[in-house]
Order: sequence, then C-alpha cells, then structure tokens
Amino acid sequence: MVFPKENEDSDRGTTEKRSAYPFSQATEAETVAKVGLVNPALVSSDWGTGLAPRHMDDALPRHSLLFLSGPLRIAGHQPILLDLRLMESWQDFEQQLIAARPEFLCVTAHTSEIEIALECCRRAKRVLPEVVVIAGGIHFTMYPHLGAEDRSVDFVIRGEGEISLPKLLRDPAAHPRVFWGEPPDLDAIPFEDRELYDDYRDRTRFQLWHLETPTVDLLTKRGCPWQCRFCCGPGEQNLFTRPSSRHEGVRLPTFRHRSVENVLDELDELYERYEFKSVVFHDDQFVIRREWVADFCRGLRRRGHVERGIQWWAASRSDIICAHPELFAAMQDAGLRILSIGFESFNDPMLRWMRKGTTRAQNFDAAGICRDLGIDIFANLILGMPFSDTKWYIEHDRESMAAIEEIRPRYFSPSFFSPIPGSWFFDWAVEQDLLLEGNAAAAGSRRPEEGKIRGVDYRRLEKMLGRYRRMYEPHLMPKRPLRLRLTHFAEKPLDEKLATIKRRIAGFLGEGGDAQ
Ligand code: B12
Ligand code: SF4
Repeated sequence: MVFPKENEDSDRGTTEKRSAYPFSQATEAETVAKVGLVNPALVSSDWGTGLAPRHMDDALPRHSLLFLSGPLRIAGHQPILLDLRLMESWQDFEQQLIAARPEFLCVTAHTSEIEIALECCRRAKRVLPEVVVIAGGIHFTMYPHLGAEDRSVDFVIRGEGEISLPKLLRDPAAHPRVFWGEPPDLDAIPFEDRELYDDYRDRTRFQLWHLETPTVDLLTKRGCPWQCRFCCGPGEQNLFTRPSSRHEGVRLPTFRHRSVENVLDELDELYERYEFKSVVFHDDQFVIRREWVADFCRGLRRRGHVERGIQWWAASRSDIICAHPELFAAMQDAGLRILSIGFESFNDPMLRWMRKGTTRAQNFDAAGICRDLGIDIFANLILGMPFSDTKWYIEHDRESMAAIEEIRPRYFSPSFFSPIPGSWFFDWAVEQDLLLEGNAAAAGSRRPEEGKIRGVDYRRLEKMLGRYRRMYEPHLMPKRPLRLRLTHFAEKPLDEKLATIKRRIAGFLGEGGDAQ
C-alpha cells in the first residue's frame, strides 16, 4: 500500500460539466463592481521585484487570484490586480488604490505574509473608507479570528472562493462576517484568468530550471491525502473541505482531481495563446491517482503535446516512485523532465519522526529509478529539524547531505526546518517552547539566516551547507562511485534486487513503460 485512502469526492466530472455552470452571469441591471485583488507576496520577494523578475517567486502570477478573477468577470465585475511585487512602496499601493477606487478589495494570505496582508487591509480602509475588504486564503482559513478581530477586514471567506465570492459581492448584507466558501466542482470553474497580469506573456519567458520557455504553470487537483508532520497538508485539509452531512459543524476533506480532459483542454487553450514549450504542474503531489496520471500521459500524446516536444516538471514522493516505476517511465515518455522529490531526510528514525511515510532505502531507490529513466531530480531536504527528544543532532543532517552527494541530483533545494502554523510540528514546537521567535512572518521564510528553532546551531549548519553548496555544481561533482552503488544494491531485499535488475535490462533493451 502506498497511496493513502481518498474520500469519495475524487475525480468527478468531465468537460461536459462546464454546461452546468455554477455562476450567475451578469445582467444589465446588475451593479458591476471594481474588485481589487491583492497579492501581498513580499516575503520571498520585495517591492518592485516582480517588474524585473530574477527569481521564480517574483515571476509567477498568484494562482489564488487567477482562480478568483474568472468567476468575478463572469459575474460582470472588473477585477483589478494589486500585486505588491509590481509596486515600489506602500505609497505606491495607496496611490494605485486611490486611482482605481475599487468597491471591494480581496486580500489573500499565506502564513508568512499575514502581517503584510493585514497592513494592506488597514491602509486600504484609511485611504478608501468605503471599500469593503474581504480576506481569504490558507492563513485566514485556519485563523479566521485574525480577520474577524481586525476592524479593517469586513468579511473572511474560509476555504475556496470561486462560488462564494461573487455571491458575497452581490449581497454583502446577507452574509455573516466569517463564513465558509462553497467548494466548487473543479471542472466547472473557469480556467485561471492569466490575463489578470497584463504582462503574462512576458512572464512565460522566465526561465524555470532548464525547461524550454515559454513556460506555463497550473494545478490539476486540490488537497493532499498524506499527513507529513512538517507540512501544512493537514491545514490544507482544512482549506479544501466541505461540511459533513451527518455532524453539524464538522468539515470533511474534499480532495479533488480535475478530470484529465479538463486539464488537457486548458493546456490546448494555453498552447493556442502562448505556444508554451514547457509546463510546471504546481500540485503538491502530481501522482495521487495512478490511473489519472496514466490517462493524462496518453492524453498529452493524443492532443499532440508530446509530438510537439512538451517538457514538464512535477512533484512526487519516493515511495510512490519505487512502487510504480513503470508509471514514471510513461511520464518520462510523455515529457516529464524534472521530478521534484521530497526526500526531506536520509535518516530513517528522522523520516519516521516526520511521518513522511518513506525510508532512506526508498529515497536511494527512487533516485536510481529516475536516473535510469533519464528524469532530472529536484531534491528537497529539510535540515535543522529537532528530534523527538526536542534536541537537534547534526549527524542527521550530515547523513542527508552525504546522501545528496551520492545521488547527485541536478537540482538541490535544502531548507531549514520552519514550523508552519497548520502543521503538526508547529503545535509541538509551541508546546515544547522551541520557537525562537513568535513572529509568524518568519514561518515559512526561505531565508536561512532567520533561525527558527531553539537548540539548532544555524551557523554550523550554514557552514556545512556552504561546503556542499560550493561542491554542488553538478558538473564538478564526482561521479557516484561504483562502490557506493554496489553497497546500496547489496543492502536491498531480494525482491527489490530483482526489480532493479529487471528495470536495468528493460532500460538496456530500450523498452517503454506500460502505465497500466
Ligand atoms: C504553487 C504553490 C507555490 C508556488 C506559488 C505559485 C503562486 N505564485 O501562486 C511557489 C513554489 C512559488 C510557492 C512558494 C511558497 N510556498 Co507554496 N504552495 C503552492 C501550492 C502547492 C499551491 C497553491 C495554489 O495555487 N493552490 C490552489 C489555489 C486554488 O488555492 P489557494 O491559493 O488556497 O486559493 C483558494 C482559497 O484559499 C481561496 N482564497 C485564497 N485567497 C483568497 C482571498 C479571498 C479574498 C477569498 C475570498 C478567497 C481566497 O480561494 C482560492 C480559490 O479557491 C500550495 C498548496 C496548495 N495545495 O494550495 C503551497 C502552499 C500554499 N505553499 C506553502 C509554503 C509554505 C510556501 C513557501 C513559504 C515555501 C518556502 N518555504 O519557501 C513559499 C512562499 C510563498 C509565499 N509568497 O508566501 C504552504 C503555505 C502554508 C501556510 N500556512 O501558509 C502551502 C499550503 C504548502 C503546504 N502544504 O505547506 N508555493
Ligand atoms: S509534504 Fe507533500 S506529501 Fe506530505 S502532506 Fe505535504 S504536500 Fe502532502
């Protein structure tokens, strides 16, 4: 068993469902409003960095706002983008607000951005006292009181916004201050409104890894069924939920896939508009339902994308890769070029403590499978994680770094453990008084210099990482020694040894994988 149990809501609908459109169209008599959509992403980015992006965080449009924009347009409203990365300063933000004079202001927020998001709400109320401010996104979903208690926020929509936001705009007086959004059928909502960014075409030219540009990014599902302790996955199970029909006040996760045809339709439309060469599937996990992925790969071929040489990036887990190497062969065949793998650690007790559900051996094996298939690895590692006795052991991290040296992934993304509110570790770290600072803005920050956990020697860690970072130039890295490869092979149980031999022979004979 590798896949956690999904709930009954999985994979409903086809593109036909588009006819059962859940949004009311604007009528002439209807009041059409200007709606400001605010992206407060100034944590990994800064003022103005979106104008000449040098990092992915500066370049990528904000998905949540693109998802909300389509339904607003259909309801006859005029969405206006207010992305702080495209502005110079708070003064600029206020001036743009005064110039646009939106009747409604929608502010999204991850945890790390919450202070900036609230500052947007406060400034908006100051310069436009009549504006109705609506807050949403993962942090407001988990902690709605932050909006409810702030006088500059009029409404908080928890969960998904595509259906409920236009309803709220039509009749604010009929809504409570804090309420849950209705989860939409993902096949029935409009594709992301990329035109919200009037320079979207230029953004597709931003180089992501070695993928050929233009590049587009999109999402094929909502939610993640795993429960890793360091991740906000459980928080997402709060975000992507629906009310229980049996127990009042109880919400159940509603993990949903878009249908294969619906995603392929969006790709066709994007190809027509932008002639993209590559796609980043930004789902937490791309492979959750095997049959979906196999169908999707066939669909990419059927619709001509494989023939056109599509290249794509997606994320998966090492247990899934080990359990279904043939599926990854089919993905590679259909254009998968880079696979982001959440290795997180190469120390088994640590992996168990994280509840990752994978093992050191699976991590090595998954890397071997990708190497054999010619898929480049984007390796994710979490360093500076305290163990169950609350102490941090540098040996755990040394072991992981040594493994990275052996695996030699094409990309390496180390991060210093940050207890994200909504994750199991956050509550544990608070209970154990391990947080260095109570500042939520630091949670999730990528900056290594911002220490987060008591007892972790960040200078030592940074020094160790620095050594590897310098080494980490793939062409400078030594070839993975044969001795190590043989040692790992010898450590495997017999069935895994046989599977590896079979895979090697298939690879040697050039046999394609059958995804069924
Ligand atoms: C794609 C992605 C990224 C992309 C961002 C692409 C982009 N510009 O949009 C990249 C790789 C850059 C990224 C970076 C980071 N990410 Co990220 N990312 C995601 C991911 C996988 C998908 C986000 C998404 O688009 N979801 C789909 C949309 C539909 O959902 P949504 O954004 O929540 O929006 C819906 C509702 O929330 C609601 N809504 C949202 N805003 C508003 C506003 C109003 C007014 C209303 C009414 C409704 C509403 O309606 C929307 C439509 O239904 C999520 C996990 C997930 N599945 O959501 C993690 C996630 C959001 N990321 C996370 C983190 C931690 C980060 C980083 C901090 C990682 C790091 N350490 O560097 C950075 C920093 C980002 C930042 N600026 O804060 C966490 C956030 C946890 C938290 N508590 O905040 C998540 C939840 C992953 C996780 N499981 O832990 N990320
Ligand atoms: S780390 Fe990945 S697999 Fe684990 S809960 Fe988070 S998104 Fe899901």
